[in-house]
Amino acid sequence: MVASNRLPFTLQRTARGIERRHSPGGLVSALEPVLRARGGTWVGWPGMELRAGESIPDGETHYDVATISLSESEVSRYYHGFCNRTLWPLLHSMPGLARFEARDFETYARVNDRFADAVLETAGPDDLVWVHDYQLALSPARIRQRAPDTRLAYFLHIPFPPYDIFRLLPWDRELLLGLLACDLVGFHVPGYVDNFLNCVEQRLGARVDRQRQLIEHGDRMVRVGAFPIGIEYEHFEQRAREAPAQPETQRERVVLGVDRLDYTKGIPERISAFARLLERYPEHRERVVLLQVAVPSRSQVAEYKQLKREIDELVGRVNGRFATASWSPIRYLYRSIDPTRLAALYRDAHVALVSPLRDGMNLVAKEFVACQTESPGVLVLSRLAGAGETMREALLVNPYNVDETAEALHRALKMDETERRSRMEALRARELRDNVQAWVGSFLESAEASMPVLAPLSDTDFHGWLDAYLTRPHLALFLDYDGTLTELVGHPSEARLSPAARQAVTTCSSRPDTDVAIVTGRALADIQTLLKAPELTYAGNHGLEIQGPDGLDFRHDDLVHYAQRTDTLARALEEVARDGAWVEPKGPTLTFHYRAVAADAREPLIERARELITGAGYQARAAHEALEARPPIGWDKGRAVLHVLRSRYGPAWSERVRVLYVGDDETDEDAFRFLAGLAMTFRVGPAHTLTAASHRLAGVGAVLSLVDFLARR
Ligand code: ADQ
Repeated sequence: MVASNRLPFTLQRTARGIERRHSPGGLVSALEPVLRARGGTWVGWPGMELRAGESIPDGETHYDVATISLSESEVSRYYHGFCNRTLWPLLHSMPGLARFEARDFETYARVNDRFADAVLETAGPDDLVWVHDYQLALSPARIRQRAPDTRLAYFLHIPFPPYDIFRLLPWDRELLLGLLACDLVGFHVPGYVDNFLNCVEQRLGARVDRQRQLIEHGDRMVRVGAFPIGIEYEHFEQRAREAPAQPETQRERVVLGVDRLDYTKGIPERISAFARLLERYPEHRERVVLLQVAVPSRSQVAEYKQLKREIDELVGRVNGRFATASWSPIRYLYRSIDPTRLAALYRDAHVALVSPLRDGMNLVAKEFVACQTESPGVLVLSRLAGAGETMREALLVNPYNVDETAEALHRALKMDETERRSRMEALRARELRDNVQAWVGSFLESAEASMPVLAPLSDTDFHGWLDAYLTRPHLALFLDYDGTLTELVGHPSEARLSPAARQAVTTCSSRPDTDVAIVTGRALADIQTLLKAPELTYAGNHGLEIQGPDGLDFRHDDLVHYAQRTDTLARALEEVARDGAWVEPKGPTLTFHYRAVAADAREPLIERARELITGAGYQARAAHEALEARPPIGWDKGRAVLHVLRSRYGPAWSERVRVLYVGDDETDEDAFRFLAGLAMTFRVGPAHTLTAASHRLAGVGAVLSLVDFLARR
């Protein structure tokens, strides 16, 4: 099952009715043959809204199509807005052109959910769902949330920029999280994979194995990889063998440019380089033309209108400057051209000048070499395109460097046949071997392979995280209990500390330079009885009551008051304490547990419990399959940690002690947020939501490894 923004066809309303037009661009060129050959379903947007009574005309029958409809304002905010004016320039490392608007992002998120829902409506349980490109980076998260067992893969067709650029995006973490819902995330070249790994490591605190290209994000494993896309080589070659010669290539030697009209493609720079060639080497005047074919693209977006004007003017200027009575140096066609004609142009061009400023891969370079069936020409290719990393026999240039490009053009036009043939044959052999079928094959093989496990956390990982941080004489380690030191169980009374966990915690706290505190939502007396370790500090009831060695003893001022009021709330909640749900009073706070309630019966119970809790003047906070009623007094686990630090180490505590906090749920998020900059924080367990913690730990086992490391350090 394929999901992409565009379908392989775009609908248009004409005098003859609704018609299908082939969608332009590299994604469709690459994927369409795959679905034609293998069958499947393609979910996408047909580019236009159908009116009542209108339907999609028949076309391709080799695979099914499921359409998404988008309203005008969605097209404007999601597609022209967030996709084309935010992500496109940013991911192409052109942040100056990127616009960041919260409403565009909100629409993007909503539309992504709709794509996900459409996928889920059609996908069978065994289908592999393959999501494509930057328009749908959030859809995987929604698919994973609604159907956790889906086999889910993603491919990005454009570059993934370096960390320093990607983090300019105000929603960078949301996008990364969306992609990490997949089992496999593919990019064109290894450089993009590295950039992505840096981002998930630095922005999400995920654990990364660069060598094996694996990411551990909470309790999930994600595979990443470079899969350089190929083309339908034989089709292009075949077409080139059969296509009749075109008038444009009959007189002068042709330097060919073929692109969507896009500012990433470097068309003005290319024209300038061609002008520089004519300036420096007058021998090419009247003998060579630049034939630039540009297919109209995103013409509603202001930057594209501006680019079109710029190119028109530049072509006019260069032609005005160099043209003679019988020769014009640039022939500029602003339109799409049919495949046969394109193949003939590729075949008969002497040089293809493929000079994007930035490009995920670039298929034009590949199509050109596939069509070079006769006297071999030369490919001049941008180093900044993905293709520049694999097509090494091309003459590689920096497209921003007009002089270098002009020199490469000159060299290409003067190159003798032996050299041209050697370079072209090597290029052709690679593209024949690494064609689009090979690309799909290797991607799917990876998507279907079983997921390797990451080596357990080792001392090397901990040294990497902690060495630069643990630079004070003391360490204060704050640990949540349920879900952090013990696995989550059906009933809180069943949560027992394993002997290994007890051993790690007590060894750690027996070090003279280390204090360990347990910070929990449980009542203080409850947690003290469970651990029976008097050397530890305990913060119960989310820090409303704290007790520890050296006479540390704290009761929040409002404790008694709220302890009385929770009795009333507990009685009110009896109404919803049914079908397996139950209420746990804990003095000043209380927990409504619904873990044992059947999934389809939960919603009304939770809603009613929430109403009763807030109606009684408490905050209702989500916990693990439970709702917590918390006094609205601006006191939480984070503030409790600060209280302990100040009591034990004095107001200048940060000079004496380093702080680690480990927790697994929403109440720990309070602490992560509060302690940002004051402590190093770890979120334990599943990672389907964002965390304010700086690192992730997969589960209780990983927590124990950390505590054990701290005990031995
Ligand atoms: P695009 O940005 O669309 O693709 P590209 O890879 O060059 O860029 O593909 C363009 C496609 O459009 C080619 O198949 C080409 O033949 C066709 N085309 C261009 N101009 C044309 C014209 N005037 N008439 C007819 N056809 C024309 C995105 C990424 C790329 C990545 C692809 C595939 O930006 O970097 O290579 O996806 O992953």
